[in-house]
Amino acid sequence: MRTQVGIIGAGPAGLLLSHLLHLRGIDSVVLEEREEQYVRRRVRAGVLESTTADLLREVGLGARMDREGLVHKGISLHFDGEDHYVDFERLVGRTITVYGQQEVVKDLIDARRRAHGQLLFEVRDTAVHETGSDRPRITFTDAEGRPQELVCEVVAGCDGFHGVSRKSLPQNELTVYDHTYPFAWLGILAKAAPVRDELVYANHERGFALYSMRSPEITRLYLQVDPEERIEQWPDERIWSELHTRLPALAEGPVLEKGITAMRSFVASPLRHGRLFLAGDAAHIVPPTGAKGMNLAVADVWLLASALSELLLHNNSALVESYSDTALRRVWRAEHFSWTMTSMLHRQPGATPFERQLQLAQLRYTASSTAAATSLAENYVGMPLTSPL
Ligand code: RFL
Ligand code: PHB
Repeated sequence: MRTQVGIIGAGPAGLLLSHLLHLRGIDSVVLEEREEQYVRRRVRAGVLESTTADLLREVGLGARMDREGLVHKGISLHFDGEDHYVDFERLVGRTITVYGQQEVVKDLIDARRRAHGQLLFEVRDTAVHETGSDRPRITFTDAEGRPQELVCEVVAGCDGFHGVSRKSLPQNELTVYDHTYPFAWLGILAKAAPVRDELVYANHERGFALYSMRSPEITRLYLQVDPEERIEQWPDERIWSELHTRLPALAEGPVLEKGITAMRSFVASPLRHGRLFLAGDAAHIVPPTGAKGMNLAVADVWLLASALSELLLHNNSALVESYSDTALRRVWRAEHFSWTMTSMLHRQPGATPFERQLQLAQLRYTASSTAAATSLAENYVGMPLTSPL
């Protein structure tokens, strides 16, 4: 098999890259280890920056998002027993869209299928070879168990944090920045009509909680828990009781899904070796508090698609050479924002009374100062894709 760009991973990064390349007349093949149904149903992110929503519209993927997505004009910070509204529209003139990541993924798979794009699900044993040459190859076992080889001009590693791509870069040339947090998020999806129109980020002495939603019928809720805890320790009654304690108002309903996610900040640098490029969670992870993960994946592949089209259509390597540095500037901005939101909102195990007062001072300042609230708003709705950062 041959293609111009071999893409490993059918998450938002890999699928959107394939779509953007197709719009520029570049051929790609997407290799995904999971089944299609699993990929379409995986519940993850929910918040699209205005930058991401605009880009999806521009590339013909906005129709269902504009019908079903929920436009939010701000978020509430809940602390000291009160709500404090951060009005994005007033502060920075932009909004966010709540539209599940799996909906974006479904729209992308459907668009690639309509354009007869090649998406191969249930592949195993993916391995990348000869990334230093101008004919890198990917070997894999296909869904029927046959060994295959895909000869490419470029390989894009979009296979998430646990994928093979990052591990295929020469490890002695890679710098890794890693930070773990002493807490995790327990998330549930409940069949309950949201009682609030917009997200609520709550700082409570028992720990952080987040009120979010997916549709007029479905609520999405998160609780800060200990990273050692297992989901079996959290029967539904315990989850609801804790949510009622930490959040201002809530309607219960059948729990459709639940899980615990560890929190970490992680950056690998550089994002390129020869003709292998990393994008999205394969290269970097943020804690979910800033709602940045999927948006960063989108921003990476927006840059990468331009860089690859310059290389493959015009034999110009300037943009592939600057890809890593340019993408990492946005990544570090988002790393800092996500870390700040995480630090400001979570209960810090072992915090001294002094540190707790500093946290409250930061929350009160963010809620009451236009300068501080504007900074939060600007970061949350997303910096423009062309911003120098
Ligand atoms: P993905 O989505 O992990 O996709 C990678 C794909 O690669 C496949 N794969 C392989 N395929 C072939 N061969 C291999 N060897 C492979 N190894 C892996 C995987 O099966 C998968 O299909 O990475 P991508 O595309 O970079 O997208 C990143 C986002 O998924 C991620 O950043 C977000 O979900 C993070 N995130 C959030 N981001 C936001 O922008 N806003 C949010 O509100 C938000 N909330 C969240 C989140 C992530 C969460 N969890 C569960 C980690 C909330 C949560 C709870
Ligand atoms: C979500 O709705 O899943 C969500 C919203 C905001 C976040 C993280 C997750 O910061």
